[in-house]
Amino acid sequence: MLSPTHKAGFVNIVGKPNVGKSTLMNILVGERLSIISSKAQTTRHRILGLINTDEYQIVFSDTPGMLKPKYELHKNMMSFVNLSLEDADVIVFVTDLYETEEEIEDIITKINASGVPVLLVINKIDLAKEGQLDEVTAYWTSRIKSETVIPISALEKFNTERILQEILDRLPIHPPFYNKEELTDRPERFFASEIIREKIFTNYKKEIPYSTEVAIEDFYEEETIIKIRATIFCERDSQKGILIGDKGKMLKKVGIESRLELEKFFGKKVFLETFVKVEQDWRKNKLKLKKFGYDP
Ligand code: GDP
Ligand code: MG
Ligand code: K
Repeated sequence: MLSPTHKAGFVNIVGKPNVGKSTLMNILVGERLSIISSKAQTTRHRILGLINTDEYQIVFSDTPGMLKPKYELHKNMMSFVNLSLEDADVIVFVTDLYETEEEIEDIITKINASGVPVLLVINKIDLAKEGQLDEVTAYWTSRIKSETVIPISALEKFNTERILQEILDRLPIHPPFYNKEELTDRPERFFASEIIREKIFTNYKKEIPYSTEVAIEDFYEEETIIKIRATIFCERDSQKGILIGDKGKMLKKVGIESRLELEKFFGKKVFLETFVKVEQDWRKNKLKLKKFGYDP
């Protein structure tokens, strides 16, 4: 039976690109649900991760970085960020030790005006030099209205449990929002495409990852194997050539790395086929964005 003191609520992790939001969420949720890479903008979607215990359910969303909309795609990403601020019980604002030229004044204004409690999390303290943490803390507490500053290292899992405790202290008594068996509201196909996209991010230079999208055409799960057919869409023939590489070498490498990661994620043997197709200017085209699942 449901405990009368069961807590449930929504926690939104926000912050500039590459500060470690996905890394943190993955540690908190304990499952590899979100895609991590050293490049900005890996997380285009709003991904929910859930922590379920007998006493509580926390629904996390890992939002895309705060960006000025440049393409239609970016505008769409921003709508996720906006959405995430309004429906939260707790906002976890993550920053690292570094400054960027990114303009996040609008978002900070929204956070401060939201009335939602904010945990100010300063990540990557494993890299902090003498006195740097104090400086960074002073800087961010002057910008973000927050009563709680939590220095952490997501990478070394230092102080991350404290975030969980601070969230629980602020969560309302409420029955669960989602089935307690569920870990995420995203289908497995989505994770398959995200894993392949991550390998594209780590294997090619900047222009290529930002110009590609992965569509999972087939996903058949059998007793001992999952058969996946994926198409990598790019914008131009020249990009197609780069993606495939000399004698198909690059695509083969991406395919092998993706398959190994998919096998780890699904805990099953994976048979993966990948194809490259040109789909001109998909980033600028709203209809095409819809086709890839960026539905505002
Ligand atoms: P996001 O864009 O905010 O979601 O950032 P990611 O979680 O993708 O992390 C960006 C990069 O920072 C990755 O290379 C992570 O391994 C790295 N990173 C995340 N947390 C830490 C940390 O606590 N210490 C260090 N040194 N690196 C970290
Ligand atoms: Mg991320
Ligand atoms: K990232």
